Amino acid sequence: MTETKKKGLSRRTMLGSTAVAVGAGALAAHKVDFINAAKAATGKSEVAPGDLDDYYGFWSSGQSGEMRILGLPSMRELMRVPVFNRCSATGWGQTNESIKTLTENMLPREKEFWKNKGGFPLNGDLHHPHMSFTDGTYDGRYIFSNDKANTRVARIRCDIMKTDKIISIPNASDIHGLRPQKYPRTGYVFANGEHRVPLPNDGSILDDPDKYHAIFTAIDGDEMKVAWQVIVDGNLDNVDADYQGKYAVSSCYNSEGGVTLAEMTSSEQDWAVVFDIAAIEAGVKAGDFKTYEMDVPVLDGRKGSKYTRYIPISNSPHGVNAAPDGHHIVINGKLSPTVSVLDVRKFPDMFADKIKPRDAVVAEPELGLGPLHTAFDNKGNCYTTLFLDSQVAKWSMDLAIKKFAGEDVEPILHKVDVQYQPGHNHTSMGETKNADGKWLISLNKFSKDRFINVGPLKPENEQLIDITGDKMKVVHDGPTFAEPHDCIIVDAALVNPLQAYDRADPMFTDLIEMAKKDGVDLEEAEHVIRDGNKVRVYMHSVAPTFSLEKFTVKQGDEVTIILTNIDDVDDLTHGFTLANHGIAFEVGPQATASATFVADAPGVHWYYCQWFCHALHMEMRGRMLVEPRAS
Ligand code: CUK
Ligand code: CUA
Repeated sequence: MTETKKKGLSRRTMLGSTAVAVGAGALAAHKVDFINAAKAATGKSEVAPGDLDDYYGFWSSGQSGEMRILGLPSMRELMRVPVFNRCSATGWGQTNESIKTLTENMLPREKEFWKNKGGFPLNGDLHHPHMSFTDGTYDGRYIFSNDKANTRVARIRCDIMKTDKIISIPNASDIHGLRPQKYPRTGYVFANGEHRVPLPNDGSILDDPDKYHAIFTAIDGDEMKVAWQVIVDGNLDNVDADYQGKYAVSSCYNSEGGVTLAEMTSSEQDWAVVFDIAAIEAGVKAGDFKTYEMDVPVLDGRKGSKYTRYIPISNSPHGVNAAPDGHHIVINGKLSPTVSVLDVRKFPDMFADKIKPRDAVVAEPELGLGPLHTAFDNKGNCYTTLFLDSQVAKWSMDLAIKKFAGEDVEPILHKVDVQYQPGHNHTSMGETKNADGKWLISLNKFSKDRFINVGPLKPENEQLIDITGDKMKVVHDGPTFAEPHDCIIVDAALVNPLQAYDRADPMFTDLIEMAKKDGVDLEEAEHVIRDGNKVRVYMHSVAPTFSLEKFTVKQGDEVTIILTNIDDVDDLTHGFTLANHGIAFEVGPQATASATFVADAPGVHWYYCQWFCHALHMEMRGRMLVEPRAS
């Protein structure tokens, strides 16, 4: 290390230069090489000020609970969409509209549990954002995502980039893997309940792990209702759907059914579970199910069931990725240095018991240590993250299949170092039949020394890799906060959000109804309606004023503010912050939003617009006067 420092080379330069171990003498030359390569490639990834990106990146945020939108290739963060979290800026988790989304599909037992704890959870663990599909490619309608922390699935509308539905999944615990059906359309959203729990989990079964189950769920993505569930053996991890609309495949670890780490990793083999969708639908029709919570049909898909097949895979497989060739599904080994390639064309024979489940495996290349996830280009190449090796391996599907069949060929084409410990990766349009082979993202769990030190908690490091040539080139480091697991990269032409809200947007339906009953026109509104101790304050905003500069209520009143932004100029968002009441929310152009609180502090309270909207933005404010309760 001292030797390297003397030469002015840091550990970063050494690690960044090449995946191949090099002698000290070769280092200087490699450094120059690396810098030139990076410069050449950076020209392509740089998006000049004012220029627009080619792709939308939809990013998970893990335990931050939100979804983020990035532009690619610039890697600029464009927006944060609150989903399972509380957002101080937009009022998500506080406006009546967002609270409705967060609570309307809670299970009765959750409502009971949260009754005296604020009504609903304010955290989430969002891992897998995936867009709805039509005919094997993205259709720009929705993003679906999971909440591992509170067993939920959310849907985000891509026309306004807001969450419109959140449902709790009955019977299951801790939704992890999630993918939409690719063909003919979404359709189903498949969601894996990762952790095994008793069924029902009501305390009647406790320390008796033999009676715990993991549950696979199919959600109707149009209705956002659970369609059916299947009990499986082992823990469910990740999932993907085929390009035919016939099967879903989940990785499954802990075939042992253990509850401690030692028990969970004791056997050599786990599984990929294949679900036969048509057979399951027929089973539902024929009544071959039980019901537990919410009358959802739960079918028995444990080993030996006609609804599933269990394909043996080395211990603890993780990522599941369907290749854009439409036929191959890659199961990533994690604890094994291999990935296993399944051929979906063998599934009919497998379900007919003409071949053994293991015969559906058509390749099993050894790639390196800790393969977690695989992405694809449009030339038959696969890109697999190697967590322990801190590398991405590029390999040929075709050569891997040939090698498995006994030919003397090498499927690995190239390896590149990434900094450090990659989890998910993703290619541009790579989970659709229109994979375009331009960009690869490596979502690295550790950044260590890649950025100036911000204290013991470091950002993650997300690296942009140019995959247009034979060799992969890392062209950009992008720090991110906790902890994006996954992302998708979508051609910008496929996503067309609105500039302003439609006044008839379903998000405002309840408010329009309420205003009608109160005889108020939301756009004209400057009304205070008293209804017992409930007070509804209607106002509108137009830069730089609120239509009401003051209103008066009585101490103890339950006050609802209903604010309509009648500005319809691009980017003219207002806000409503009520000082010392913990109330703040966004109201976008042509939107209506509302929040309810109890006015129990007598006195003068200013409200103001917190979204910089006009030269007189600071003056955009008013007063709430609270008359003391007569004593
Ligand atoms: S999981 Cu995190 S690296 Cu939740 Cu998709 Cu593989
Ligand atoms: Cu309206 Cu600031």
